[in-house]
Amino acid sequence: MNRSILVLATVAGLAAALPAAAQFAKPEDAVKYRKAAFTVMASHFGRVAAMANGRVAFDAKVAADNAEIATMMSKLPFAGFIEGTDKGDTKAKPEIWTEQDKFKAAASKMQDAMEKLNVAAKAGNVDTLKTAAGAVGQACKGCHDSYRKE
Ligand code: ASC
Repeated sequence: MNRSILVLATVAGLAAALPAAAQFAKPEDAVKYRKAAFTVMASHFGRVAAMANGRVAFDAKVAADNAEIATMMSKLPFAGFIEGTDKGDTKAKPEIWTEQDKFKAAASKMQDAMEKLNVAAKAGNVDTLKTAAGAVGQACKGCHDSYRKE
């Protein structure tokens, strides 16, 4: 096989194997993508958190539906933190790129907490949901404190 065709086939194969990895034409697109993903995640988590902390009456179906979406969304934003996206319309701190391991660990911690929230919401137990929502909130805050500018 022609070498460039082989390379193309390999690239296409890799792209197909990574459906969750977003691809961006420009750095600004990656910034927009991750901000949009965080916004949608926060909106749906917020609905669950409002029930967990008693601001809104608990509704098991609403909690489960929103926790599911928040959990799904939690997987998306980090694909947008690619090289060259530390500038422009972003509050991302440079430490994200200088402490990649720590940043990834913080991201995983949030994703794990979100998975637990999803399980708790599906079980429909408000007490478990409270604990799980608290852990998600802590994970969000931890990352903001370390990696988001004011
Ligand atoms: C939320 C939300 C966040 C976190 C954070 C927790 O509901 O939108 O960013 O919780 O406020 O401290």
